[in-house]
Amino acid sequence: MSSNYAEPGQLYPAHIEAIKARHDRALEKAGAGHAVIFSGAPKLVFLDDYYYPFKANPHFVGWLPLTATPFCYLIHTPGDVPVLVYYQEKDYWHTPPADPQGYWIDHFDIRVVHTVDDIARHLPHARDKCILIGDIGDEAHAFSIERVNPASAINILHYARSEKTGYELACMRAASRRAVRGHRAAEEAFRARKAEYEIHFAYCRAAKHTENELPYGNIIALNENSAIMHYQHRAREAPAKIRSFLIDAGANVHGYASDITRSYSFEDSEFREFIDRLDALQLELVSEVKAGVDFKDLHFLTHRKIADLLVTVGLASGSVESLIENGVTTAFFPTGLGHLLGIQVHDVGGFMQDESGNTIDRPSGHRWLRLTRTLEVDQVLTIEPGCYVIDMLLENLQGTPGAAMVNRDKVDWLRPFGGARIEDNVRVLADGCENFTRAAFAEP
Ligand SMILES: [Mn+2]
Repeated sequence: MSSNYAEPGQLYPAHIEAIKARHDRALEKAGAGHAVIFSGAPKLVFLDDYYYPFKANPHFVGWLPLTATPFCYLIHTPGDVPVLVYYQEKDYWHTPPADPQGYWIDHFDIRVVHTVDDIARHLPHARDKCILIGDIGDEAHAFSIERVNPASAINILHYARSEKTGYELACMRAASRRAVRGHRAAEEAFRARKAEYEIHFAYCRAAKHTENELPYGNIIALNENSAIMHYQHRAREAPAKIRSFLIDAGANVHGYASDITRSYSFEDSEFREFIDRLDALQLELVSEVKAGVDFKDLHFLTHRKIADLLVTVGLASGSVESLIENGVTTAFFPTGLGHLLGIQVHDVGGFMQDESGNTIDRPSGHRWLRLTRTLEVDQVLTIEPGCYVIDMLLENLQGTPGAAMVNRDKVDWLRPFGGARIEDNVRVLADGCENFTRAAFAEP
């Protein structure tokens, strides 16, 4: 059995050692003795007495798979067993967090506390030797630690996070599989002429996720809604004529995300062919992924391929260069090719040149590109080319040479379908990549 099939729990001991080593380096750089990592506090809704859904500090989730436990503190001191101050509130309004359990507990000195006041005595006494990592909205949660999120330490941690450990890769493989179960159910609901609202719940049920557990809000778009990049509604009624379906939906495993998009034609064979071409284009781009490739170049290559696609299907005419230079490819493909993926869906570090905080700018005119780095082994990223009819962007071409290159009749044909996007999650290898998403779809 290759390690591709190992359970996350088996790979966790090596993960925790890697995480410790990163924090040792971060502490050294920051000139501090202890890293105190706060899981986070729930945020109240303005003028109200209930909370927004809780999102744990990603720095905390990187240590252990606790995504729903506020007011926990993890203390790392180089050479020591990390201390977890585990907050188990005595509360009759909510169910308190369960006793710590799972593959991770043997790696921590766990101190269960029942009040916030009890937290303080488990923190290092020399607060001036500590750095605190977390979202501190209330001074009281810092317990007199003054150095909060120092850039010297954070840069090291963020840069390191782009290289996934074996444990993280296993979580993300599982997250692709979990999402694919949802995607299959969603396609079935689409074929059964269900409304966006119903398709959304079919997805959640099959992925066994509540809405709040999803790594990001599902994009469930029928027909022309597919052209809205972050379409956020779920229409309660199915349209009278169903043409197309774009679903961008992920899943979560131990705090690690998948981020997957598929496009479908209901019955129109020409639109199905359009999707097939985009799918082939996407696979060509995936086949270019390997260590040493500058992701900016892959993004530029995508524009060349989109130009080819536009000409092939008759949406535009002109040379590849002129379609790119005159902004035609950007009007049809206005996003970046992809982004780093991990604990966060748009994972940190996409612009980092090194661990000192130097950054690599986006190329001008590509404002939505979220990854400008050279690819390295064990980075995980998305490859998500798309092609859409966005009238706002096509209108921007008016009065420029690009306008004459666009074939209005063909745009009118595509508009009721919205557009299409295909998005996979891939792991960079020395000589290629591992496609988590296609592997998951290939399973029965
Ligand atoms: Mn994405």
